[in-house]
Amino acid sequence: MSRPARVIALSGGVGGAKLALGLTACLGPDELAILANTADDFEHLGLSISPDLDTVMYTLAGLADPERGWGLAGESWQCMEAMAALGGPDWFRLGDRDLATHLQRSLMLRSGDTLSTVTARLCAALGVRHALLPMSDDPVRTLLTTDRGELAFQAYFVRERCAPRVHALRYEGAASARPNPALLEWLDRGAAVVICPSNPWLSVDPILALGDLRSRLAAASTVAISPIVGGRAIKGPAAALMEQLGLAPSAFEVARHYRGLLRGFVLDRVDAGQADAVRELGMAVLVTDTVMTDVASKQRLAAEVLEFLAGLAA
Ligand code: FO1
Repeated sequence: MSRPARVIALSGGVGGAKLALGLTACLGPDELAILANTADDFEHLGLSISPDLDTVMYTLAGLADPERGWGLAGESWQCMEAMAALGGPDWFRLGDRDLATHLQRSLMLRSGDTLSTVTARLCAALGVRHALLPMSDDPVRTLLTTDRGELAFQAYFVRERCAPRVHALRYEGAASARPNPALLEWLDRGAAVVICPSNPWLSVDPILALGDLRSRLAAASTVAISPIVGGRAIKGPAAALMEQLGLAPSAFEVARHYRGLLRGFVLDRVDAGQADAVRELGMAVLVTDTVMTDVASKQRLAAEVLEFLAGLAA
């Protein structure tokens, strides 16, 4: 199999983590780093929560709950049950063992460590060999303008179950936040970029909004995998969100959103009919099976994406 020498994968939570896991089977720690969105991060119960970092970390460590995709497998919920009995906030479910991650992260951040350092330590403790990079050590927060007012990301996503209609999004702090220096080093050393099948507006745009990162990524060999298959999101609110933003929920619209950034776009076979329209946007197209249901499908898609990237660079 031909593949690029170095790759950096940009990921949100569950969908991105699946492809990231597939990529780790194809590339070693010197060849692959994963950069995760941190605009979903928030302070909750006095703790610093980084959901996308944790979803990727638990997935790479083989510890993630396979049904939910987030949190730990075999989790217990006694703290949340006790919290509910006390009338405390229990809408954001933190499992008993997961709480240790948030406690330890919060302690280390409070002692002055950066989120990058904290993440590296947590990953090392859990046996994750590939570098997992927060998109920035500076705080960035996704805020949604909805028919119920402006909502912070987790209030919209978890507390309100994505029910409010979204009119606009903004990524507070992104313009002045510094992209993770390790990402810039990987790009300087010629890394190709894979945008995982994560929600473009909720998970990828906060990364692209960091300083001048979008133009840095446009100068690299960058490809994206559509999170929309057959007009529906594999998981989460991407399709509904697109409709609310006045866009048809299609893989083509995702490609159009990334216009000027991508050299290549990966479409599912069910959307093969959109391939020519995507090519007219100036991107090469790979049509394949993109729905990752098991370990084998994650590894196969990862290998095909790497081969596609290698072909673009040639
Ligand atoms: N998602 C939910 O839908 N409900 C929850 O109660 C919830 C708790 C939670 C706790 C820790 C964590 O790392 C993730 C958690 N998530 C939960 C997932 C998270 O809100 C989203 O997956 C991401 O922020 C979007 O990528």
